[in-house]
Amino acid sequence: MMHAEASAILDQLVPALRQAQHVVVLTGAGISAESGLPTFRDPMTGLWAKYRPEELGTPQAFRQNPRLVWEWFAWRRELVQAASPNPAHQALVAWEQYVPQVTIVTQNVDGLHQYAGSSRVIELHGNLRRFKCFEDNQPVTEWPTTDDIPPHCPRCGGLVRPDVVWFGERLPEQALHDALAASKQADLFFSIGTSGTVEPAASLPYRALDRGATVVLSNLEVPNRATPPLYYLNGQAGILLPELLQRAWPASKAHKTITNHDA
Ligand code: BV8
Repeated sequence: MMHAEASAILDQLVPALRQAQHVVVLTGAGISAESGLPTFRDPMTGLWAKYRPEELGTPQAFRQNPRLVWEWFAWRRELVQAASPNPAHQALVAWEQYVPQVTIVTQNVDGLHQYAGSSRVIELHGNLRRFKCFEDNQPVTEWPTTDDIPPHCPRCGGLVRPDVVWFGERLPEQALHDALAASKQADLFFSIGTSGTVEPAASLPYRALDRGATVVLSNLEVPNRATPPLYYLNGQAGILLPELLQRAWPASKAHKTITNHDA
């Protein structure tokens, strides 16, 4: 059930969405929660219960215990491979039919935006399904099948690691450049399903605000508040985004397929 205040804010956002030339959407783990993937705030379960994500997601942790870190990411890869995009991902794809440019800037490493069909996705923190060499950071697509965990780079024998950005590591230059450029060009900027605690991603909404964009911060913590050009919208992305699609473009067939999919 949507909160009345959230519904009122959605109504205020409809004209901005209809008139937008370039919508940028920053996403975090919360947009994949309704696909069954744990967020970083959800207590880690099972084997991983005694660790904090920040502990396992660092080059130091990998140097200290490569097998532990490799297996943590292997576990997350299994979860991701079993997951499908949800109505929030699908609504963002449908927006592309009506808005000249929609750019997704994601902190997620699950690839679900591309899987849903979004045509312009900037991966700030890499992707779980890709690998690279821990020594030279160059991509690794195959390796000799041995019992070694992690496997070894076929070029230099170094350890293979997931192609994700660990804490303390620099973001991919092109991705960060494109994300900053898009944030400065956006006339409407959404931050969906992120706690906004990790930099430099967390600063992007404020870069857009500084450039005069309308900015919407939405997750399950913020209060519903409209202080234009900044809006706070509380609620599940899988409900809010299809609803906004429906209100902005009532004739949209996409809305029916998206919502029925889950009925
Ligand atoms: C770097 C990939 C520099 C791997 C990740 C300035 C100040 C302070 C600290 C720093 C700073 N600058 C840099 C730092 C350090 C650090 C940082 O920010 N630390 C934080 C913890 C304070 N940043 C870095 O280390 C970055 N690198 O700065 O390099 C540098 C420069 C030169 C030379 C060398 C280095 C690298 C950061 C990237 C780390 N990698 N991920 C992996 O996935 O394991 S970060 C990872 O954590 C995610 O990608 C994401 O970014 C973050 C988790 O945040 P969220 O996605 O927001 O998830 P969270 O669980 O926190 O929140 C979920 C939200 O969803 C909640 O709000 C909830 O309400 C909401 N929600 C839940 N369900 C729903 C929902 N919303 C809607 N619908 C629902 N259904």
